[in-house]
Amino acid sequence: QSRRTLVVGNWKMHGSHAANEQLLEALKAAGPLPADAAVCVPFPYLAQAAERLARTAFAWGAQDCSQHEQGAYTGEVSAPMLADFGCRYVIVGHSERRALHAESDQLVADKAKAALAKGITPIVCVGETLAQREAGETEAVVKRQLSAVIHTLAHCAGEMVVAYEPVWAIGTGRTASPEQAQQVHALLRAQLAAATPRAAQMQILYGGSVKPDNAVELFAKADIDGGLIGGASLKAADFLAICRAA
Ligand code: G2H
Repeated sequence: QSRRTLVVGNWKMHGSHAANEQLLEALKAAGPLPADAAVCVPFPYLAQAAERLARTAFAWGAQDCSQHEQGAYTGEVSAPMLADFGCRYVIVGHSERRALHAESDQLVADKAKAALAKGITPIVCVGETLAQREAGETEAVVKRQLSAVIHTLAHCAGEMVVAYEPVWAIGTGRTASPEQAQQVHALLRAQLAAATPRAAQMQILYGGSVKPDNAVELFAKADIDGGLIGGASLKAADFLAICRAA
């Protein structure tokens, strides 16, 4: 398979200057990796990440951005600002934002478009809740979420990464089995393939309680091209082990 594995840490709302310093220094010391790797940090620490990770194997990025380029949007952070800090990636539509900040499929798509306009790769998250899975709605839910993005980005140049994160597996210690994840990844790839000839090159990441001891098995699946790592990305040894599981 021609796709490179990508491992992205999602620090969520964790960290401090002092704690980040230790983590970033450990990543910096890691040397070459078999996968592409990045960390998506809270906005206030972008400068610190940019400074520490320059000329290392790690790219950096943010966990959200505004759909607007600039203006009277108190508290928001724009894609041009992220570009100013050298962000390579931005996560959009994480389930925590969809659930806790009422982000709609269309808003998520607009954020992805704003990122691409500045040359930042959006990592678009999709995933079903436990109730939706149990009601047999997994396919319909992820298709609806991805479809908004496909339509909105139809004429945009640039890369996009998709992350499948079943909500019931996030931070719960409950991981989708490699087979369960692969099944959804294959659906997502087919949906992308119907829309773009680049589908075979697009990275589709799995997220939800990825740990050093399950990463190898997950990443071995045909359509799983890496991971979006929450809790385990806060421990340098675990995160590096996952990066090396590629
Ligand atoms: C899912 C994931 C990272 P965790 O949200 O995006 O977090 O690995 O802690 O389940």
